Amino acid sequence: MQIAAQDVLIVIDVQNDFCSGGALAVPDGDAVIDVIHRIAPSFAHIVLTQDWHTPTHSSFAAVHPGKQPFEQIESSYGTQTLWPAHCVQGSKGAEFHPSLHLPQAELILRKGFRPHIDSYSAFFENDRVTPTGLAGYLAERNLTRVFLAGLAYDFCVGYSALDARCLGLPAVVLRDACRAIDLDGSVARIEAEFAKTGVTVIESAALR
Ligand code: VGL
Ligand code: ZN
Repeated sequence: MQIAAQDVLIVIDVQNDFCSGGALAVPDGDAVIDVIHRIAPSFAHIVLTQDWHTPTHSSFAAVHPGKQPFEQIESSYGTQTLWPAHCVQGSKGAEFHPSLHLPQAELILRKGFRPHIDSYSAFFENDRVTPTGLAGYLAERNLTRVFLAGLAYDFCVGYSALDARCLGLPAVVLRDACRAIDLDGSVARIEAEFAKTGVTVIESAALR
């Protein structure tokens, strides 16, 4: 697949807490870094996202009495999975992995900072209507096709790809530049949504 001038690589949540030793470590999460470094020079535009939660964020199991991480609750905007506390604003865990080196990135987009709503997607919070501002940014800059890499394939990468399609943007997920949490069939579920909405999944080796 040929990369074009109006393409943007969106690198999702390559933060300490999603890498080895982190609070919500994605299995083999660190492995995405080398792949991302290999493909990054092919892109004229790169955006990074950063999961960025308040200390008592409503997606944290610890703020719900009797609840454990990875259980689900019903919230005002639908079913919400509860997570271990992670990516707290200003913490070490919220910093980008120290090996991630993308100084050419043009935007760092933070998400998940509203205390009462989680945000997997880089475009909309989990109510699927509250915008992060990224759609407007890409539109103003005439960046019209998104390539996605990072963590986690079945959550923040996946929902970002689905929302890109909702916005009418072609979306390409670079499978080997992602790693998954795979919680109760979440990989199969997101891939079914990819198929339904027209998200393309390719290996990074297919980029030209
Ligand atoms: C993520 C769960 C909670 C992700 C973020 O980056 O995929 N997953 N917060
Ligand atoms: Zn989070």
